[in-house]
Amino acid sequence: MANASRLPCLFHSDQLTFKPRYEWAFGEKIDHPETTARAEMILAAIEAAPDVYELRRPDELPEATLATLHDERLITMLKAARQLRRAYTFYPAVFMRGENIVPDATNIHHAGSFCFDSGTPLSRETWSAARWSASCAVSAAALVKAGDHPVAYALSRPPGHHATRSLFGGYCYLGNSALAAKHLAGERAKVAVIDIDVHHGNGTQGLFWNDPRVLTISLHGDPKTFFPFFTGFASEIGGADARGFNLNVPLEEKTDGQAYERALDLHVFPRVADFAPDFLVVAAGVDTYERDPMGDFNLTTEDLHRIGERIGALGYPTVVVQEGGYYTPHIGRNVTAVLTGLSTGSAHARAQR
Ligand code: SP5
Ligand code: ZN
Repeated sequence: MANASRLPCLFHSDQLTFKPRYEWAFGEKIDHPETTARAEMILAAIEAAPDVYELRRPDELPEATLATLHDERLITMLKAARQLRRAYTFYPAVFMRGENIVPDATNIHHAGSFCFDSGTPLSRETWSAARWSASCAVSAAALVKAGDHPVAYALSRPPGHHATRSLFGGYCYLGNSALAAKHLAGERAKVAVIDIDVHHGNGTQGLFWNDPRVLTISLHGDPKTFFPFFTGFASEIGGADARGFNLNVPLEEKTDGQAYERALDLHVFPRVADFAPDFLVVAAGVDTYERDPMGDFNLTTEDLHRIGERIGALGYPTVVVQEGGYYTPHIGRNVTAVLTGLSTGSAHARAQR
């Protein structure tokens, strides 16, 4: 039976066609952490509770919407990769840039000019998967914006928060969370993004660097020693037109649930309350998990539930966009922990009004 209160979860099967097999991680060839199994495990957890979640297909995002945040040359390069031969994966290895360099976005050999790391390869399936992934985020945003649902979830994969206006990297090709925020902001709404992935959301930060209508907040491993290294410092507070509208909360290695909640209470929640957004986007990586192979935090599944609940209790209509999370055996339960926490917190906040 249709239940209007079920939490909509957006996903498209073409997101599973992109299968990077390995990455070059600081000179080492490792199995690629951003697997299709991640999405399949999350799907399985969602499908196991059909009275709680409702799986939906997103509407396909027009390219013009992508162009509101991304450089058209990045889009051209991702599309150029559609010409790669079957079962071949291209790893950018020449990262030419500078004065007299004129990158050709239609030439795959110039992909290094549109990319910032060696872990984010291209294949003929990348564009379709990335576009559907972004479509999930924007369709989830549309449901929340319409007021039909207090919370919606985009099972976005590949992830998005590292992608900048003109660069892919960090397993990300298009700024999914940013596109959701942009859609919610529309002409006049205020949107706060809280990025709980263990890595700094450098892409989201950069895309709204000069936009005071989107407050970007990220809690993450200290970039002094942790990916993406170049960004995520507390000193980054926003551009000239939006000073104070970016907040970075770098946290130390082995951060546990208690320390994480303290950071939320001390730095994040007061800033969000002061900003008074109309909508919230949660860039929900679960690579803060204690067993995550990429992260170095120590959160438990219960901590993730609690963090979701605390954020839900803020009472804002919320779009949750999947980011990282690489301990595949537990990714389903970790994602649903965040989602049930958010739903519980949000229901509680609404009952209080
Ligand atoms: C979306 C997202 O979570 N992207 C993260 C990209 C991180 N890539 C860094 C790769 C470094 C691999 N180092 C392996 C260390 C194993 N302990
Ligand atoms: Zn991450």
